[in-house]
Amino acid sequence: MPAVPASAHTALKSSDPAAGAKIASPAKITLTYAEPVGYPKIVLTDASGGRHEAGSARAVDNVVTEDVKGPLPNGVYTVGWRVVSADGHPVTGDFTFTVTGSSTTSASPPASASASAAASASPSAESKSSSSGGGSAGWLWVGLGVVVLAAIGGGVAWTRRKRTS
Ligand SMILES: [Cu+2]
Repeated sequence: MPAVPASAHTALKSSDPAAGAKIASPAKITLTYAEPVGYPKIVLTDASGGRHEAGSARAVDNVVTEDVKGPLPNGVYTVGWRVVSADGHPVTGDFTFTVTGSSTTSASPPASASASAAASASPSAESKSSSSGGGSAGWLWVGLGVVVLAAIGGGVAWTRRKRTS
């Protein structure tokens, strides 16, 4: 895409839910742009990649709406959007919001609850493996650095010896 003034593209002005909002499960997502947009596409994904948008997004002038397949269990959700601005260029973006205080009894909450219960059942094993993993990775990098420094030092010494001889 050739360089064009930034003003040529539209931009997301506001959204409902707002970016970073902590809210109850929303019934729909509303995105408001600076200019009229077309060909909207919205995906709503949870932390594990599950999809929660219902049907296709609709654009009316500068407002795009998408229904939510809810109610949503508690968690962080990502709204990914794509529209075509009035100048014909596609514009994309994404933001997250958090659902809290949800009492929904869908399949997800028991699964995540049991997962966290399993994690808390063996906290020592989990933290031990993750910390030792990070530690060994750190030592690996230190080791590589030493090898590189030794190689550079050897190269310099070799070059000096060659010049003096
Ligand atoms: Cu453009």
